[in-house]
Amino acid sequence: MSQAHLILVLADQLGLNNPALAQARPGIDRIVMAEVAEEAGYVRHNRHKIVLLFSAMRHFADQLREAGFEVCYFRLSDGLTSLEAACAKALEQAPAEELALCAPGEYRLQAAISGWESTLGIPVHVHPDTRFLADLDAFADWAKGRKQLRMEYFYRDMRKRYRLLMDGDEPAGGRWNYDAENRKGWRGQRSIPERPAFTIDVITQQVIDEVTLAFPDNPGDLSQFALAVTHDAAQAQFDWFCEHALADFGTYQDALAEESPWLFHSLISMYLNCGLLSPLPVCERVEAAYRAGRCSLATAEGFIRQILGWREYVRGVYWLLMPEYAERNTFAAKRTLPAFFWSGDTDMRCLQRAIEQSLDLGYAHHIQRLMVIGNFALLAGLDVAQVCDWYLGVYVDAYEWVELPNTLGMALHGDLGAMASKPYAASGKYIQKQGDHCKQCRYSPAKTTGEGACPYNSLYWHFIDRHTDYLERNARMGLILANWRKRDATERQGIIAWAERELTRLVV
Ligand code: FAD
Ligand code: DLZ
Repeated sequence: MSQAHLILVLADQLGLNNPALAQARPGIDRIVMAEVAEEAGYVRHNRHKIVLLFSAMRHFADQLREAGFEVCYFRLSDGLTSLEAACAKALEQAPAEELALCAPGEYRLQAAISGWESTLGIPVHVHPDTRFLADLDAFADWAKGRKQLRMEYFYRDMRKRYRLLMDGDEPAGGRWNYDAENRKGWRGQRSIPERPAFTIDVITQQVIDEVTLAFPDNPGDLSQFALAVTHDAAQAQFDWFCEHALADFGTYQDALAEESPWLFHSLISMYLNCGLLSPLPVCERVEAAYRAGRCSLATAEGFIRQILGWREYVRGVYWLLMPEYAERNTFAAKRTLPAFFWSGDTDMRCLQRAIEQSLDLGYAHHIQRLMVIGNFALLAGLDVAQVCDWYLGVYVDAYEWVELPNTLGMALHGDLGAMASKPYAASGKYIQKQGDHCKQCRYSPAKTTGEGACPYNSLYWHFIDRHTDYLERNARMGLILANWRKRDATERQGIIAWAERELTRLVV
Protein backbone atom coordinates (compact mmCIF):
# COMPACT_ATOMS: atom_id res chain seq x y z
CA MET A 1 0.00 0.00 0.00
CA SER A 2 1.27 3.49 -0.84
CA GLN A 3 2.12 5.88 1.95
CA ALA A 4 -0.19 8.48 3.36
CA HIS A 5 -0.81 11.73 1.57
CA LEU A 6 -1.28 15.03 3.35
CA ILE A 7 -4.13 17.04 1.87
CA LEU A 8 -4.27 20.78 2.44
CA VAL A 9 -7.80 22.23 2.34
CA LEU A 10 -7.96 26.02 2.06
CA ALA A 11 -10.71 28.12 3.61
CA ASP A 12 -12.36 28.75 0.25
CA GLN A 13 -12.33 25.07 -0.79
CA LEU A 14 -14.81 23.64 1.69
CA GLY A 15 -16.61 20.91 -0.20
CA LEU A 16 -16.37 17.20 -0.85
CA ASN A 17 -16.16 18.19 -4.52
CA ASN A 18 -12.71 19.62 -3.76
CA PRO A 19 -10.62 17.64 -6.30
CA ALA A 20 -7.83 17.04 -3.75
CA LEU A 21 -10.35 15.23 -1.57
CA ALA A 22 -11.89 13.15 -4.36
CA GLN A 23 -9.40 10.29 -4.02
CA ALA A 24 -8.60 10.80 -0.35
CA ARG A 25 -8.56 7.60 1.69
CA PRO A 26 -10.13 7.77 5.16
CA GLY A 27 -7.87 6.13 7.71
CA ILE A 28 -4.80 6.55 5.47
CA ASP A 29 -4.55 10.12 4.21
CA ARG A 30 -4.50 13.07 6.57
CA ILE A 31 -6.06 16.45 6.06
CA VAL A 32 -4.59 19.74 7.20
CA MET A 33 -6.59 22.93 7.66
CA ALA A 34 -5.22 26.08 9.23
CA GLU A 35 -6.30 29.49 10.40
CA VAL A 36 -3.16 31.53 9.82
CA ALA A 37 -2.12 35.13 10.31
CA GLU A 38 -0.73 35.55 6.79
CA GLU A 39 -4.02 34.66 5.05
CA ALA A 40 -6.07 36.56 7.59
CA GLY A 41 -3.86 39.63 7.27
CA TYR A 42 -2.76 40.14 3.65
CA VAL A 43 -5.51 42.77 3.36
CA ARG A 44 -7.75 44.27 6.03
CA HIS A 45 -10.42 41.56 5.80
CA ASN A 46 -13.91 42.24 7.05
CA ARG A 47 -14.51 40.41 10.33
CA HIS A 48 -17.64 38.82 8.82
CA LYS A 49 -15.39 37.19 6.22
CA ILE A 50 -12.94 35.88 8.80
CA VAL A 51 -15.74 34.52 11.00
CA LEU A 52 -17.47 32.93 8.01
CA LEU A 53 -14.30 31.17 6.89
CA PHE A 54 -12.98 30.09 10.30
CA SER A 55 -16.37 28.82 11.45
CA ALA A 56 -17.09 27.07 8.13
CA MET A 57 -13.61 25.50 8.26
CA ARG A 58 -14.22 24.18 11.78
CA HIS A 59 -17.60 22.76 10.76
CA PHE A 60 -16.13 21.17 7.64
CA ALA A 61 -13.27 19.66 9.67
CA ASP A 62 -15.88 18.00 11.91
CA GLN A 63 -17.70 16.71 8.82
CA LEU A 64 -14.46 15.20 7.51
CA ARG A 65 -13.73 13.60 10.87
CA GLU A 66 -17.21 12.06 10.84
CA ALA A 67 -16.37 10.66 7.41
CA GLY A 68 -13.38 8.89 8.98
CA PHE A 69 -10.53 11.28 8.18
CA GLU A 70 -7.81 12.40 10.52
CA VAL A 71 -7.84 16.19 10.38
CA CYS A 72 -4.95 18.19 11.64
CA TYR A 73 -6.60 21.53 12.41
CA PHE A 74 -4.67 24.61 13.55
CA ARG A 75 -6.48 27.52 15.11
CA LEU A 76 -5.25 31.10 14.88
CA SER A 77 -4.28 30.90 18.56
CA ASP A 78 -1.84 28.08 17.70
CA GLY A 79 0.31 30.85 16.27
CA LEU A 80 1.24 29.40 12.88
CA THR A 81 1.84 32.33 10.57
CA SER A 82 1.49 30.75 7.13
CA LEU A 83 -0.11 27.82 5.32
CA GLU A 84 3.37 26.56 4.54
CA ALA A 85 4.23 26.58 8.25
CA ALA A 86 1.00 24.66 8.94
CA CYS A 87 1.95 21.99 6.39
CA ALA A 88 5.46 21.77 7.83
CA LYS A 89 4.02 21.32 11.33
CA ALA A 90 1.60 18.62 10.12
CA LEU A 91 4.47 16.81 8.39
CA GLU A 92 6.54 17.03 11.56
CA GLN A 93 3.72 15.25 13.41
CA ALA A 94 3.53 12.48 10.77
CA PRO A 95 5.38 12.13 7.46
CA ALA A 96 3.60 11.89 4.12
CA GLU A 97 4.51 10.74 0.64
CA GLU A 98 3.11 13.89 -0.98
CA LEU A 99 1.20 17.04 -0.23
CA ALA A 100 -1.94 17.49 -2.33
CA LEU A 101 -4.25 20.45 -2.67
CA CYS A 102 -6.74 22.05 -5.01
CA ALA A 103 -5.25 25.01 -6.91
CA PRO A 104 -5.69 28.23 -4.90
CA GLY A 105 -7.84 31.10 -6.12
CA GLU A 106 -5.15 33.76 -5.96
CA TYR A 107 -1.97 34.18 -7.95
CA ARG A 108 -0.01 35.30 -4.88
CA LEU A 109 -0.67 31.97 -3.13
CA GLN A 110 -0.10 29.93 -6.29
CA ALA A 111 3.33 31.58 -6.62
CA ALA A 112 4.16 30.83 -2.98
CA ILE A 113 3.09 27.18 -3.32
CA SER A 114 5.36 26.68 -6.31
CA GLY A 115 8.29 26.95 -3.88
CA TRP A 116 6.99 24.43 -1.34
CA GLU A 117 8.45 21.28 -2.88
CA SER A 118 11.90 22.49 -2.02
CA THR A 119 11.05 24.00 1.35
CA LEU A 120 8.84 21.11 2.56
CA GLY A 121 10.98 18.45 0.92
CA ILE A 122 8.12 16.38 -0.55
CA PRO A 123 6.29 16.40 -3.92
CA VAL A 124 3.40 18.86 -4.05
CA HIS A 125 0.46 17.85 -6.25
CA VAL A 126 -1.74 20.81 -7.19
CA HIS A 127 -5.04 19.59 -8.65
CA PRO A 128 -6.78 21.88 -11.17
CA ASP A 129 -9.81 23.46 -9.55
CA THR A 130 -12.75 21.55 -11.03
CA ARG A 131 -15.40 23.31 -8.94
CA PHE A 132 -16.01 25.84 -11.72
CA LEU A 133 -17.99 25.38 -14.92
CA ALA A 134 -15.32 26.58 -17.32
CA ASP A 135 -11.96 24.88 -17.39
CA LEU A 136 -9.07 27.38 -17.55
CA ASP A 137 -7.36 25.72 -20.53
CA ALA A 138 -10.64 25.74 -22.44
CA PHE A 139 -11.08 29.42 -21.58
CA ALA A 140 -7.58 30.18 -22.87
CA ASP A 141 -8.42 28.30 -26.10
CA TRP A 142 -11.66 30.24 -26.43
CA ALA A 143 -9.78 33.52 -25.91
CA LYS A 144 -6.96 32.69 -28.33
CA GLY A 145 -6.92 34.85 -31.45
CA ARG A 146 -9.83 37.05 -30.37
CA LYS A 147 -9.12 40.75 -30.71
CA GLN A 148 -11.45 41.54 -27.85
CA LEU A 149 -12.85 39.26 -25.18
CA ARG A 150 -16.54 39.76 -24.55
CA MET A 151 -18.55 37.99 -21.88
CA GLU A 152 -21.69 37.77 -24.02
CA TYR A 153 -20.15 35.36 -26.55
CA PHE A 154 -18.52 33.25 -23.85
CA TYR A 155 -21.86 33.09 -22.06
CA ARG A 156 -23.73 31.86 -25.13
CA ASP A 157 -21.24 29.02 -25.50
CA MET A 158 -21.72 28.14 -21.85
CA ARG A 159 -25.51 28.13 -22.22
CA LYS A 160 -25.19 25.66 -25.09
CA ARG A 161 -22.60 23.55 -23.30
CA TYR A 162 -24.60 23.19 -20.09
CA ARG A 163 -27.96 23.25 -21.89
CA LEU A 164 -29.26 25.89 -19.51
CA LEU A 165 -32.32 27.85 -20.66
CA MET A 166 -32.20 26.22 -24.08
CA ASP A 167 -35.16 25.10 -26.19
CA GLY A 168 -33.49 22.68 -28.53
CA ASP A 169 -30.63 24.59 -30.16
CA GLU A 170 -32.23 27.97 -29.50
CA PRO A 171 -32.15 30.13 -26.37
CA ALA A 172 -35.39 29.97 -24.39
CA GLY A 173 -37.75 32.68 -25.58
CA GLY A 174 -35.64 33.29 -28.71
CA ARG A 175 -33.15 35.75 -27.14
CA TRP A 176 -29.92 35.22 -25.27
CA ASN A 177 -30.15 38.29 -23.08
CA TYR A 178 -33.10 39.96 -21.34
CA ASP A 179 -31.13 42.70 -19.60
CA ALA A 180 -33.29 45.47 -21.00
CA GLU A 181 -36.16 44.17 -18.83
CA ASN A 182 -34.05 44.10 -15.69
CA ARG A 183 -33.26 47.75 -15.04
CA LYS A 184 -36.10 49.23 -13.02
CA GLY A 185 -35.25 51.89 -10.48
CA TRP A 186 -36.49 51.64 -6.89
CA ARG A 187 -39.49 53.72 -5.84
CA GLY A 188 -40.74 51.43 -3.07
CA GLN A 189 -42.95 49.50 -5.53
CA ARG A 190 -42.91 46.20 -3.59
CA SER A 191 -42.38 45.10 -0.06
CA ILE A 192 -38.96 43.60 0.39
CA PRO A 193 -39.19 40.24 2.19
CA GLU A 194 -37.57 40.11 5.58
CA ARG A 195 -34.66 37.71 5.81
CA PRO A 196 -35.37 34.76 8.13
CA ALA A 197 -34.24 34.87 11.75
CA PHE A 198 -30.72 33.62 12.27
CA THR A 199 -29.28 31.61 15.15
CA ILE A 200 -25.60 31.46 15.97
CA ASP A 201 -24.30 28.05 17.05
CA VAL A 202 -21.64 27.39 19.67
CA ILE A 203 -18.77 27.06 17.20
CA THR A 204 -19.61 30.32 15.45
CA GLN A 205 -20.04 32.17 18.75
CA GLN A 206 -16.60 31.03 19.83
CA VAL A 207 -15.11 32.18 16.51
CA ILE A 208 -16.87 35.54 16.85
CA ASP A 209 -15.33 36.00 20.30
CA GLU A 210 -11.86 35.06 19.04
CA VAL A 211 -12.06 37.25 15.92
CA THR A 212 -13.33 40.21 17.94
CA LEU A 213 -10.23 39.97 20.12
CA ALA A 214 -7.73 39.18 17.38
CA PHE A 215 -8.90 41.76 14.81
CA PRO A 216 -9.94 44.82 16.83
CA ASP A 217 -9.26 47.28 13.99
CA ASN A 218 -10.87 45.42 11.10
CA PRO A 219 -14.25 46.48 9.72
CA GLY A 220 -17.37 44.41 10.41
CA ASP A 221 -20.15 44.72 12.97
CA LEU A 222 -20.35 41.16 14.25
CA SER A 223 -23.55 41.84 16.20
CA GLN A 224 -25.15 41.60 12.74
CA PHE A 225 -23.50 38.28 11.74
CA ALA A 226 -26.01 36.18 9.80
CA LEU A 227 -23.98 34.00 7.44
CA ALA A 228 -24.40 30.28 6.92
CA VAL A 229 -21.35 28.24 7.92
CA THR A 230 -22.40 24.78 6.69
CA HIS A 231 -23.54 23.38 3.35
CA ASP A 232 -27.04 22.72 4.67
CA ALA A 233 -27.45 26.22 6.09
CA ALA A 234 -26.17 27.83 2.86
CA GLN A 235 -28.61 25.68 0.90
CA ALA A 236 -31.43 26.77 3.23
CA GLN A 237 -30.57 30.43 2.60
CA PHE A 238 -30.58 29.83 -1.15
CA ASP A 239 -33.91 27.95 -0.87
CA TRP A 240 -35.33 30.95 0.98
CA PHE A 241 -34.16 33.26 -1.81
CA CYS A 242 -35.79 31.06 -4.48
CA GLU A 243 -39.06 31.07 -2.63
CA HIS A 244 -39.25 34.69 -1.45
CA ALA A 245 -37.05 36.95 -3.58
CA LEU A 246 -36.20 35.33 -6.92
CA ALA A 247 -39.41 36.41 -8.63
CA ASP A 248 -38.43 40.08 -8.20
CA PHE A 249 -34.69 39.61 -8.68
CA GLY A 250 -34.56 40.56 -12.37
CA THR A 251 -36.81 43.60 -12.28
CA TYR A 252 -34.92 45.26 -9.41
CA GLN A 253 -31.46 43.85 -10.09
CA ASP A 254 -30.05 47.32 -10.81
CA ALA A 255 -32.05 49.22 -8.19
CA LEU A 256 -30.73 51.18 -5.22
CA ALA A 257 -32.90 51.36 -2.11
CA GLU A 258 -32.69 53.40 1.08
CA GLU A 259 -34.61 50.76 3.00
CA SER A 260 -32.56 47.68 2.18
CA PRO A 261 -28.92 46.69 1.65
CA TRP A 262 -29.91 43.73 -0.52
CA LEU A 263 -33.40 44.23 -2.05
CA PHE A 264 -34.09 40.96 -3.92
CA HIS A 265 -30.50 39.81 -4.35
CA SER A 266 -29.54 36.25 -3.49
CA LEU A 267 -26.63 36.80 -1.07
CA ILE A 268 -24.95 33.58 -2.16
CA SER A 269 -21.64 34.75 -3.65
CA MET A 270 -19.84 34.15 -0.34
CA TYR A 271 -21.08 30.53 -0.29
CA LEU A 272 -20.33 29.83 -3.94
CA ASN A 273 -16.84 31.25 -3.48
CA CYS A 274 -15.89 29.20 -0.43
CA GLY A 275 -17.46 25.93 -1.52
CA LEU A 276 -20.63 25.85 0.58
CA LEU A 277 -22.72 25.99 -2.63
CA SER A 278 -21.93 24.82 -6.16
CA PRO A 279 -22.74 26.88 -9.27
CA LEU A 280 -24.46 24.28 -11.48
CA PRO A 281 -27.20 23.14 -9.07
CA VAL A 282 -27.89 26.80 -8.30
CA CYS A 283 -28.41 27.60 -12.00
CA GLU A 284 -30.47 24.45 -12.53
CA ARG A 285 -32.70 25.32 -9.61
CA VAL A 286 -33.40 28.77 -11.06
CA GLU A 287 -34.13 27.33 -14.49
CA ALA A 288 -36.57 24.89 -12.84
CA ALA A 289 -38.29 27.84 -11.12
CA TYR A 290 -38.75 29.49 -14.52
CA ARG A 291 -40.01 26.29 -16.16
CA ALA A 292 -42.51 25.88 -13.31
CA GLY A 293 -43.77 29.43 -13.83
CA ARG A 294 -42.40 30.73 -10.54
CA CYS A 295 -40.26 33.46 -12.09
CA SER A 296 -40.05 35.23 -15.43
CA LEU A 297 -37.60 34.29 -18.16
CA ALA A 298 -35.95 37.72 -17.77
CA THR A 299 -35.29 36.99 -14.11
CA ALA A 300 -34.02 33.45 -14.67
CA GLU A 301 -31.81 34.50 -17.59
CA GLY A 302 -30.48 37.53 -15.68
CA PHE A 303 -29.61 35.39 -12.68
CA ILE A 304 -28.09 32.50 -14.59
CA ARG A 305 -26.00 34.92 -16.69
CA GLN A 306 -24.36 36.26 -13.52
CA ILE A 307 -23.19 32.81 -12.47
CA LEU A 308 -22.74 30.86 -15.70
CA GLY A 309 -21.51 33.96 -17.55
CA TRP A 310 -19.90 36.67 -15.44
CA ARG A 311 -18.57 34.53 -12.60
CA GLU A 312 -16.83 32.08 -14.93
CA TYR A 313 -15.73 34.80 -17.32
CA VAL A 314 -13.98 36.95 -14.70
CA ARG A 315 -12.12 33.91 -13.44
CA GLY A 316 -11.00 33.08 -16.98
CA VAL A 317 -9.79 36.64 -17.56
CA TYR A 318 -7.92 36.68 -14.22
CA TRP A 319 -5.94 33.50 -14.84
CA LEU A 320 -5.40 34.32 -18.51
CA LEU A 321 -3.80 37.70 -17.80
CA MET A 322 -2.16 37.42 -14.39
CA PRO A 323 0.31 38.50 -13.08
CA GLU A 324 0.72 41.39 -15.55
CA TYR A 325 -3.02 42.17 -15.24
CA ALA A 326 -2.67 43.47 -11.66
CA GLU A 327 -0.11 46.06 -12.77
CA ARG A 328 -2.41 47.77 -15.26
CA ASN A 329 -3.65 51.31 -14.65
CA THR A 330 -5.28 52.69 -17.81
CA PHE A 331 -5.80 56.22 -16.52
CA ALA A 332 -2.71 56.39 -14.26
CA ALA A 333 -5.16 56.90 -11.39
CA LYS A 334 -3.29 57.53 -8.15
CA ARG A 335 -5.19 59.77 -5.77
CA THR A 336 -5.10 58.44 -2.21
CA LEU A 337 -8.20 56.59 -1.03
CA PRO A 338 -10.17 59.07 1.12
CA ALA A 339 -10.52 58.25 4.82
CA PHE A 340 -14.31 57.96 4.47
CA PHE A 341 -13.84 54.63 2.67
CA TRP A 342 -13.00 53.27 6.13
CA SER A 343 -15.73 55.09 8.04
CA GLY A 344 -18.61 55.81 5.68
CA ASP A 345 -18.43 59.39 6.90
CA THR A 346 -19.47 61.29 3.77
CA ASP A 347 -22.51 63.44 3.08
CA MET A 348 -23.09 61.87 -0.34
CA ARG A 349 -26.02 59.70 0.70
CA CYS A 350 -25.68 56.89 -1.86
CA LEU A 351 -21.98 56.54 -1.14
CA GLN A 352 -22.47 56.75 2.60
CA ARG A 353 -25.11 53.99 2.55
CA ALA A 354 -23.08 51.74 0.27
CA ILE A 355 -19.81 52.14 2.18
CA GLU A 356 -21.41 51.87 5.60
CA GLN A 357 -23.13 48.58 4.81
CA SER A 358 -19.99 47.27 3.09
CA LEU A 359 -17.99 47.93 6.26
CA ASP A 360 -20.66 46.75 8.69
CA LEU A 361 -21.92 43.67 6.82
CA GLY A 362 -19.25 42.89 4.23
CA TYR A 363 -21.99 43.06 1.61
CA ALA A 364 -23.09 45.45 -1.11
CA HIS A 365 -25.00 44.44 -4.20
CA HIS A 366 -23.60 44.79 -7.69
CA ILE A 367 -24.88 48.26 -8.55
CA GLN A 368 -23.63 49.67 -5.26
CA ARG A 369 -20.19 48.17 -5.92
CA LEU A 370 -20.13 49.24 -9.57
CA MET A 371 -22.12 52.43 -10.00
CA VAL A 372 -21.88 54.02 -6.56
CA ILE A 373 -18.51 53.17 -4.98
CA GLY A 374 -16.62 52.06 -8.09
CA ASN A 375 -18.00 54.91 -10.18
CA PHE A 376 -16.87 57.44 -7.56
CA ALA A 377 -13.39 55.88 -7.50
CA LEU A 378 -13.22 55.97 -11.30
CA LEU A 379 -14.40 59.56 -11.65
CA ALA A 380 -12.19 60.79 -8.82
CA GLY A 381 -9.13 58.94 -10.19
CA LEU A 382 -8.45 57.02 -6.99
CA ASP A 383 -5.33 54.87 -6.84
CA VAL A 384 -6.33 51.57 -8.47
CA ALA A 385 -4.20 49.40 -6.18
CA GLN A 386 -5.64 51.02 -3.06
CA VAL A 387 -9.19 50.65 -4.38
CA CYS A 388 -8.62 46.99 -5.27
CA ASP A 389 -7.19 46.26 -1.82
CA TRP A 390 -10.19 47.92 -0.25
CA TYR A 391 -12.61 45.71 -2.23
CA LEU A 392 -10.54 42.60 -1.54
CA GLY A 393 -10.69 43.24 2.18
CA VAL A 394 -14.14 44.62 2.72
CA TYR A 395 -16.42 42.06 1.05
CA VAL A 396 -17.14 38.62 2.46
CA ASP A 397 -17.11 37.10 -1.04
CA ALA A 398 -13.79 38.64 -2.12
CA TYR A 399 -10.90 36.58 -3.48
CA GLU A 400 -8.60 38.06 -6.06
CA TRP A 401 -9.75 35.82 -8.96
CA VAL A 402 -13.19 37.46 -8.80
CA GLU A 403 -12.47 40.79 -7.10
CA LEU A 404 -9.69 42.04 -9.38
CA PRO A 405 -11.37 41.76 -12.81
CA ASN A 406 -14.52 43.25 -11.32
CA THR A 407 -12.77 46.15 -9.61
CA LEU A 408 -9.77 46.93 -11.77
CA GLY A 409 -11.53 45.86 -14.96
CA MET A 410 -15.25 46.48 -14.72
CA ALA A 411 -15.47 49.34 -12.20
CA LEU A 412 -12.24 51.26 -12.80
CA HIS A 413 -11.66 50.39 -16.48
CA GLY A 414 -8.07 50.13 -15.28
CA ASP A 415 -7.24 47.00 -17.30
CA LEU A 416 -7.02 48.70 -20.71
CA GLY A 417 -10.51 47.49 -21.58
CA ALA A 418 -9.92 43.74 -21.21
CA MET A 419 -13.13 43.31 -19.18
CA ALA A 420 -15.49 46.01 -20.42
CA SER A 421 -15.84 47.67 -23.80
CA LYS A 422 -16.29 51.11 -22.24
CA PRO A 423 -15.91 52.69 -18.81
CA TYR A 424 -18.94 52.36 -16.53
CA ALA A 425 -18.81 56.11 -15.81
CA ALA A 426 -22.06 57.81 -14.83
CA SER A 427 -23.29 61.06 -13.39
CA GLY A 428 -25.62 61.56 -10.43
CA LYS A 429 -28.59 61.29 -12.75
CA TYR A 430 -28.05 57.57 -13.17
CA ILE A 431 -28.02 57.09 -9.40
CA GLN A 432 -31.20 59.15 -9.11
CA LYS A 433 -32.90 57.08 -11.80
CA GLN A 434 -32.02 53.79 -10.11
CA GLY A 435 -33.17 54.59 -6.60
CA ASP A 436 -34.32 56.83 -3.81
CA HIS A 437 -31.08 57.91 -2.12
CA CYS A 438 -31.08 61.37 -3.69
CA LYS A 439 -34.24 62.32 -1.77
CA GLN A 440 -32.28 61.96 1.47
CA CYS A 441 -29.18 63.68 0.16
CA ARG A 442 -28.01 67.24 0.65
CA TYR A 443 -26.80 67.31 -2.96
CA SER A 444 -29.01 67.66 -6.00
CA PRO A 445 -28.47 65.47 -9.07
CA ALA A 446 -30.07 68.28 -11.11
CA LYS A 447 -27.14 70.61 -10.39
CA THR A 448 -23.64 70.26 -11.81
CA THR A 449 -21.90 73.23 -10.22
CA GLY A 450 -22.51 75.52 -7.26
CA GLU A 451 -23.45 74.87 -3.66
CA GLY A 452 -25.52 71.67 -3.34
CA ALA A 453 -24.53 70.23 -6.74
CA CYS A 454 -24.15 66.44 -6.78
CA PRO A 455 -20.38 65.80 -6.91
CA TYR A 456 -20.89 62.87 -9.32
CA ASN A 457 -22.01 65.38 -11.98
CA SER A 458 -18.97 67.63 -12.19
CA LEU A 459 -16.61 64.71 -11.55
CA TYR A 460 -18.21 62.86 -14.45
CA TRP A 461 -17.37 65.68 -16.87
CA HIS A 462 -13.93 66.10 -15.32
CA PHE A 463 -13.30 62.42 -16.06
CA ILE A 464 -14.52 62.78 -19.66
CA ASP A 465 -12.46 65.92 -20.17
CA ARG A 466 -9.19 64.65 -18.69
CA HIS A 467 -9.34 61.37 -20.64
CA THR A 468 -10.59 62.66 -23.98
CA ASP A 469 -7.58 61.24 -25.82
CA TYR A 470 -8.25 57.73 -24.59
CA LEU A 471 -12.04 57.86 -24.86
CA GLU A 472 -11.89 59.23 -28.40
CA ARG A 473 -10.58 55.86 -29.59
CA ASN A 474 -13.79 54.21 -28.43
CA ALA A 475 -16.73 54.56 -30.83
CA ARG A 476 -19.19 53.94 -27.97
CA MET A 477 -18.01 57.16 -26.28
CA GLY A 478 -18.56 59.35 -29.36
CA LEU A 479 -21.94 60.73 -28.36
CA ILE A 480 -20.82 61.68 -24.86
CA LEU A 481 -17.68 63.39 -26.12
CA ALA A 482 -19.74 65.29 -28.71
CA ASN A 483 -22.11 66.33 -25.94
CA TRP A 484 -19.24 67.69 -23.91
CA ARG A 485 -17.60 69.50 -26.78
CA LYS A 486 -20.74 71.25 -27.93
CA ARG A 487 -21.02 73.11 -24.62
CA ASP A 488 -19.46 76.52 -24.74
CA ALA A 489 -15.93 76.94 -23.47
CA THR A 490 -16.89 79.07 -20.45
CA GLU A 491 -19.42 76.48 -19.28
CA ARG A 492 -16.86 73.71 -19.65
CA GLN A 493 -14.24 75.71 -17.77
CA GLY A 494 -16.76 76.37 -14.98
CA ILE A 495 -17.56 72.67 -14.63
CA ILE A 496 -13.89 71.68 -14.59
CA ALA A 497 -13.04 74.35 -12.03
CA TRP A 498 -15.92 73.19 -9.81
CA ALA A 499 -14.85 69.57 -10.15
CA GLU A 500 -11.28 70.50 -9.16
CA ARG A 501 -12.68 72.20 -6.09
CA GLU A 502 -14.75 69.10 -5.27
CA LEU A 503 -11.74 66.83 -5.71
CA THR A 504 -9.73 68.93 -3.28
CA ARG A 505 -12.60 68.94 -0.79
CA LEU A 506 -13.56 65.26 -1.04
CA VAL A 507 -10.38 63.43 -1.87
CA VAL A 508 -7.20 65.31 -1.01
P1 FAD B 1 -26.72 38.40 -6.95
O1 FAD B 1 -26.97 39.75 -7.48
O2 FAD B 1 -27.85 37.72 -6.32
O3 FAD B 1 -26.13 37.54 -8.18
C1 FAD B 1 -26.08 36.12 -8.14
C2 FAD B 1 -24.67 35.60 -8.24
O4 FAD B 1 -24.09 35.93 -9.48
C3 FAD B 1 -23.70 36.15 -7.21
O5 FAD B 1 -23.86 35.48 -5.99
C4 FAD B 1 -22.36 35.91 -7.85
O6 FAD B 1 -21.89 34.63 -7.57
C5 FAD B 1 -22.67 36.01 -9.34
N1 FAD B 1 -22.22 37.28 -9.89
C6 FAD B 1 -22.98 38.36 -10.19
N2 FAD B 1 -22.24 39.30 -10.78
C7 FAD B 1 -20.98 38.83 -10.83
C8 FAD B 1 -19.77 39.35 -11.32
N3 FAD B 1 -19.69 40.54 -11.90
N4 FAD B 1 -18.67 38.61 -11.17
C9 FAD B 1 -18.72 37.40 -10.60
N5 FAD B 1 -19.84 36.84 -10.14
C10 FAD B 1 -20.96 37.56 -10.26
N6 FAD B 1 -18.34 39.14 -6.64
C11 FAD B 1 -17.73 38.26 -5.84
O7 FAD B 1 -18.19 37.13 -5.72
N7 FAD B 1 -16.58 38.59 -5.16
C12 FAD B 1 -16.03 39.83 -5.26
O8 FAD B 1 -15.01 40.09 -4.65
C13 FAD B 1 -16.68 40.78 -6.10
N8 FAD B 1 -16.17 42.03 -6.22
C14 FAD B 1 -16.80 42.94 -7.01
C15 FAD B 1 -16.24 44.20 -7.15
C16 FAD B 1 -16.84 45.13 -7.98
C17 FAD B 1 -16.23 46.50 -8.15
C18 FAD B 1 -18.01 44.78 -8.69
C19 FAD B 1 -18.65 45.76 -9.60
C20 FAD B 1 -18.56 43.53 -8.56
C21 FAD B 1 -17.97 42.59 -7.73
N9 FAD B 1 -18.51 41.30 -7.58
C22 FAD B 1 -17.86 40.40 -6.78
C23 FAD B 1 -19.68 40.86 -8.36
C24 FAD B 1 -21.04 41.08 -7.68
O9 FAD B 1 -21.17 42.42 -7.29
C25 FAD B 1 -21.25 40.16 -6.50
O10 FAD B 1 -21.03 38.82 -6.90
C26 FAD B 1 -22.68 40.24 -5.97
O11 FAD B 1 -22.96 41.57 -5.61
C27 FAD B 1 -22.84 39.32 -4.79
O12 FAD B 1 -24.11 39.47 -4.22
P2 FAD B 1 -25.27 38.40 -4.43
O13 FAD B 1 -24.77 37.06 -4.07
O14 FAD B 1 -26.46 38.92 -3.69
O15 FAD B 1 -25.46 38.47 -5.99
C1 DLZ C 1 -9.41 34.75 3.15
C2 DLZ C 1 -8.80 33.74 4.08
C3 DLZ C 1 -8.62 34.07 5.41
C4 DLZ C 1 -9.13 35.34 6.00
N1 DLZ C 1 -8.02 33.22 6.25
C5 DLZ C 1 -7.61 32.01 5.81
C6 DLZ C 1 -6.97 31.08 6.66
O1 DLZ C 1 -6.69 31.35 7.81
N2 DLZ C 1 -6.65 29.86 6.17
C7 DLZ C 1 -6.89 29.52 4.88
O2 DLZ C 1 -6.64 28.38 4.49
N3 DLZ C 1 -7.43 30.42 4.04
C8 DLZ C 1 -7.80 31.64 4.47
N4 DLZ C 1 -8.39 32.53 3.62
C9 DLZ C 1 -8.60 32.13 2.21
C10 DLZ C 1 -7.29 32.18 1.44
O3 DLZ C 1 -6.74 33.48 1.54
C11 DLZ C 1 -7.60 31.75 -0.01
O4 DLZ C 1 -7.51 30.37 -0.09
C12 DLZ C 1 -6.67 32.35 -0.98
O5 DLZ C 1 -6.84 33.71 -0.98
C13 DLZ C 1 -6.89 31.80 -2.40
O6 DLZ C 1 -8.20 32.06 -2.85
